[in-house]
Amino acid sequence: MALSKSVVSPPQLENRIWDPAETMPRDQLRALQIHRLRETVAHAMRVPFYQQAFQKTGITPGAIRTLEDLRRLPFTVKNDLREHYPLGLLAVPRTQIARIHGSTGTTGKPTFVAYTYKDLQTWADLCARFLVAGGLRPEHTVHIAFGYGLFTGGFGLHYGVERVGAAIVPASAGNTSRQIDLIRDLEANVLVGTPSYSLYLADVCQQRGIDPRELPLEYAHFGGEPWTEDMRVEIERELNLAAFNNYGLSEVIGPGVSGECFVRDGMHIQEDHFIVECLDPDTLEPVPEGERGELVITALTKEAMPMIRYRTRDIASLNSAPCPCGRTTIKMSRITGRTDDMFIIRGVNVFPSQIEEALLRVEGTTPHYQIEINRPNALDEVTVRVEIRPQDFSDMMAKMQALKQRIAREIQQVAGIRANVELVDPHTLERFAGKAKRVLDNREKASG
Ligand code: DLL
Repeated sequence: MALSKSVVSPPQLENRIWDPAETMPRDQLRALQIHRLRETVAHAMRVPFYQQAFQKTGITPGAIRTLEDLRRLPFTVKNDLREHYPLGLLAVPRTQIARIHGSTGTTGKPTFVAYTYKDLQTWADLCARFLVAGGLRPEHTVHIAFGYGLFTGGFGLHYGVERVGAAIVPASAGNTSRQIDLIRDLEANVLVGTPSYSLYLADVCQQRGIDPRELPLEYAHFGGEPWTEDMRVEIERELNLAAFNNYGLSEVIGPGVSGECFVRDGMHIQEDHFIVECLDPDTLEPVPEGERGELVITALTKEAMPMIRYRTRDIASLNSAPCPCGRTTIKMSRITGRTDDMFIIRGVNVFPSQIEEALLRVEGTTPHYQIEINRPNALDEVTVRVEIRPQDFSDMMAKMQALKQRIAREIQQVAGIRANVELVDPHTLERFAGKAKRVLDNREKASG
């Protein structure tokens, strides 16, 4: 078993399970999934979009007999939501809607997702499951630094924490200095937000002469954006806490699709509510277990907006090996990239996570970086800007040159591309209160 190479081992890394459904025997789980899939298809018939799509493939709820029949169902893509803007995929009367959230719109026009009251209850339970798996107890105080608004992070985690019975400080995003005061004064033990924001928080602490390791935080639940194992190590070292990963997306519910247990070697997929396929994004055929592919998710219990075979564009792998925590659900790896944030440099596919991995291998760098891509003479050129730690900043040209060369070598090794490396002063690159935006691709702008 590959335990995470965490540098802190707080005594509280214990095994807790919120819902017995998480440990259901696999054959029972499969039977439940087939039953729910059949119900989902019947329910989705109420949505004209799905009704037409099913008619085209000739599928009826009765035809769903095994899980393999899932593959006969049509895919749903982001554009289907856009084409039915704002709420054309509802399967219930508008009067039954209890809440509406929206995707962040980082990859185009925003889209909306709707929840019935029952959907909200399900969602809170799913968030409670991964929070408890990651150590949350009723006596904790949780500082939520996700934005409260259309984004599903704030409210999603909020009601999950409430379900567990812990105290919530709904700080929301922004005003980082004040957030530090809140964490200190209200003695928060748990931080919820994006991983990149936690490093920003640590940064601001240092600027104010506060040792971030002295904050009362013991745990953190991070999600909403990709991060690497090396970044976990860095965050845990900077803030002296145990960091857990959780994953989700607004189209299929929000946070709560999957999350880590104390083993922290993959995120348990809440399979009684979601079927996750891992497909080759080009052929749309399943990849062998353990290989990376695009996650395609079918929600099994959503009332307001059923979601069938949603192409997430997120790249990860699946692992069905039994987990020491006792949960019987399969696990997904970290998201290593998105099919749409991958950039191609002179024919080589590169994910920002590979650049991050390369940078964090080099002593003296920080996880604050930016990737800029230009095409000055019809050839792609990549510049990676990275902040270096204040103590490693040096006036000696030779020392800085050597550091740059080491970074370039690591990038070449991990990502297979040659990059110009610029070392920049500490605290000079933009920080993000929500999801970090690391890539500036100027190529389209230049050519169009
Ligand atoms: O980010 C839901 C969420 C909020 C999950 C808070 C976890 C915590 P969207 O705004 O619709 O929803 O963005 C979904 O964010 O397709 C992934 O690309 C990315 N993402 C979410 N969680 C992770 C994670 C929320 N743990 C998109 N690791 C997804 C990597 C993540 N990427």
